[in-house]
Amino acid sequence: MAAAAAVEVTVVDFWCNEFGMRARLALREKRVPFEFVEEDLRVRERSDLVRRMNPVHRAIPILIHAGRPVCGSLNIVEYVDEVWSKTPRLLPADPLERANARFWADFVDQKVYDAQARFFTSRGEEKAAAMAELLGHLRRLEEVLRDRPFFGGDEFGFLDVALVPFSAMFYGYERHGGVDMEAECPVLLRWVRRCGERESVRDVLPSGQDMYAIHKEFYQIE
Ligand SMILES: N[C@@H](CCC(=O)N[C@@H](CS)C(=O)NCC(=O)O)C(=O)O
Repeated sequence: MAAAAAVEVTVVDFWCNEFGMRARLALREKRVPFEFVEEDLRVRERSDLVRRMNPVHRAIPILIHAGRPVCGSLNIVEYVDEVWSKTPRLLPADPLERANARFWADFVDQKVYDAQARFFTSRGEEKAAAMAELLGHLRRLEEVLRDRPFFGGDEFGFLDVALVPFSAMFYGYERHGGVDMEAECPVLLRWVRRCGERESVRDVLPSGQDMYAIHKEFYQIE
């Protein structure tokens, strides 16, 4: 029975995909066994599997559960939380807190990801402005976190899952932007270390060095 359950869930992803790490983190937190099918994003054309399972966006991650696809990383995390609901919930029970967790996860996608992409792809003044903006967004998230252990309070939850993959890029911010993340965002760095004590995070997040190395290749930067 255990073997049958192991192939019931598949994640199609690339190891350094910040969005895809969320899906894998959620499954690890819930202790759901899954098969990992690697889609190499360095290859320009998307595989038949991705075209078939996500014909609208042709993007990863994709969760395939009993043959049916679920697309969009935050959507996947919510799906995993609902289907495997007997394990501790990732989304808060309180509707207002749940709405806020979704709001800030969307902020990560809209603001943090966008500023990070501009930081890596631009030059000169534009690059410096993107880094300043990125740090501003991270400081705003520090105000949300405050002195709590995790974004949802005492337990690791939805917003932690949504944001922690980006911490694997902090080394890249330091190397490429010349910033000292500990000095710029001490509250967030404390949280990153706390998250790093979790088995799920240790298993899923690549090292900052590996993450930066592959993104230098993606963005063709020094
Ligand atoms: N909003 C989507 C974003 C997914 C996304 O943009 N994935 C990118 C990788 S970061 C992708 O698969 N791109 C396809 C390609 O580059 O061909 C999510 O949260 O899952």
